[in-house]
Amino acid sequence: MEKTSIWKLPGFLICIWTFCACTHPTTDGSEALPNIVIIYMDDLGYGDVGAYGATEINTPNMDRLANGGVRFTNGYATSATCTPSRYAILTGRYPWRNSEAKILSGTAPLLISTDQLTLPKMLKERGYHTGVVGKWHLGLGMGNVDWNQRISPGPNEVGFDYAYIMAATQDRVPTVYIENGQVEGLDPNDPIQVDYDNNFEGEPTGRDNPELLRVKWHHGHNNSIVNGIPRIGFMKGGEAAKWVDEEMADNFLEKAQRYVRNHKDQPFFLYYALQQPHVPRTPHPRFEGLSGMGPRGDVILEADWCIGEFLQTLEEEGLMENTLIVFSSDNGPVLNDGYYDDAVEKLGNHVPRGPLRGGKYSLFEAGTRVPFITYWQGKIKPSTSDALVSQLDLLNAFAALSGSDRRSQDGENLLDVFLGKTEHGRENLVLEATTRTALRHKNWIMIPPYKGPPVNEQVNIELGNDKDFQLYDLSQDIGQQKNLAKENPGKLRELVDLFVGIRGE
Ligand code: NG6
Ligand code: CA
Repeated sequence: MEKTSIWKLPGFLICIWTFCACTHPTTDGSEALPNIVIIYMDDLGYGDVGAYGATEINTPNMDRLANGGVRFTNGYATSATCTPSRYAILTGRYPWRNSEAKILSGTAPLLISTDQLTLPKMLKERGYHTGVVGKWHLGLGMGNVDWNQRISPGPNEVGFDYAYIMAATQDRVPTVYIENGQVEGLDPNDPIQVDYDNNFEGEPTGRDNPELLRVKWHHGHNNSIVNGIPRIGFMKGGEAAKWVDEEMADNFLEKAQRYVRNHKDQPFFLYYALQQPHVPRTPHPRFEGLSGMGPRGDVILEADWCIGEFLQTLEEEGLMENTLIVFSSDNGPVLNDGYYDDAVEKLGNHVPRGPLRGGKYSLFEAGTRVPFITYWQGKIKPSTSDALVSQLDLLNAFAALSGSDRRSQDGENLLDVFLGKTEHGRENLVLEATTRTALRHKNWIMIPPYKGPPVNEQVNIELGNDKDFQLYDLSQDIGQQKNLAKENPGKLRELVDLFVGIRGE
C-alpha cells in the first residue's frame, strides 16, 4: 500500500496537527490556546520603524517582528491620542461613543465601566491569565482617589489578573508605579496627595522655580517638579515611591519578563504598554546619545532593545511558537510635545510620520495610521498586507481564536487577516482626533469640515481642520495633497452617507 504522505492527509487533520504542535498542551482535553501579547508603543510614528521605511534609525527588533510576521501598511489606532485608542483596543468600542474618552488627567475616574466587555475579560473566560504592564491612562477609581489606599476600580476590575502600571502618562502626576491597586514603595508616613487644579502650599513648580529644572518646559508641563522634570498636575508626598524616569523602561521590561516566566504554564495574555517615545523622553544612560537624534531617537532605540530582550525571554522559555504577538502604537508621532528636548533640532533626515500627512492630534493619516504587526513564529507566514485593519478589531479576532462567542460592538472579526491568510480587511473605519471624526472607506478618506486652526502651532502639526469637506484617494495620494471633494462630488456624497450611517447622526 502506498505510504500516506502528509500532503495527502485530509486538510482538517493537518490543521489539528499544526495547531496542537504549537499551542499549550492541555491535560483535561480542553482546547489548546496560544499566548497573546500586545506590545503597545506610545506616540511611535508610521515612519519611526526600519521596516516601515526609516533609514536614519535602527529598530532591529521591531523589524524582526515586521519581517517575520504580517506587516500591515493600513493598520490604524482608532484615535490620534492615547486614552481613546487605549479604550478602543481594550473594548472593541469606538471611543467617540463615549464622550469621556479624551486625554485623561492623572485623577480621572476609570473610563471603562466594570460591566463592559473587555479583551482581558473575554480571554479570562477562556482560561487565560491576564496582565498589563506599563502605561494605563484609562483613569482609576471613581473620582477623588485616595492614593494611599487600594485604588479601585482599575485594571484588576476590568479583567486584568495582574496590573503593574503608571496611572496616566510619564508627564503627569502621580509619578509612581501602581501594582494591583497599591502604590509601590509608598511610605505610609509620607502620604501622596494629587491635585490637577491647585498646587500644595510651599511646593515648587516648573513655572515658579526654573532654577530647579534639568529639562525645560515649552508649553504646559509647568506644575510639580519630579526628578528635575516639570509635570502636568500637582503632587505632594510619596517621595520614596516616586519613579526614576531613566529606569522606567528597564522596570517595565523586568515586570513583563517576570509576568511571562510566572505564567508560562497556562495560556496568558499580556498587554505590554511601553512609555516610549512619549514625553518626557528619558533614556537610560546606556542609550543616551546613541541615536544622534537627541532623547526622542534614543528612547526609540531603548524601546527596541526592550522588545529584543522581551522576545529573548519568550525564546528562553520556549514560548515563541505558541505566542501570538501584536505590535502597534497608540497614535502618531510628535516632536515637540511640551519640552525642549532637541527632538526638532536633532531630527536630521528622519521622518517620523513617513509618507503620511499630519501627526499626533491630527485627523490626517499620520495621526492614526501606525506601525501594525502580527507575529507568530511557525504559524504566521511573513508577508506585507495592505488590508485595512484597526486595533478595534483585535478583541473579536482573539475571541474567534480562543473559541469565545463574545463580539465587541464595533470590531470586525479579522482573525484570518491578522493571521496573514487573507487580505480581506475592513471596508470602513471611522478615525478620530480629539473628538473630531473622519471616514476611511476602502482607499478613500473623507474629512468633514471642522472649525479650529489648521495647525497646532505649539506642536507644529497640521490637524486636518478645514472649512470645506476634504476627500482624498489614498491609492494615488498617500500624502493627502490633493483634495478631490469638488472634483468628485459623487464619491464625496457616498462617503458622507456612509459616515452618517455609521456615526448615527
Ligand atoms: C497633552 C500634553 C502632551 C501629552 C498629551 C497626552 C500639554 C500642553 N500637552 O495635553 O504633552 O501629554 O496630552 O499624550 O499638556 S497621549 O499620548 O497620552 O495622548
Ligand atoms: Ca500616545
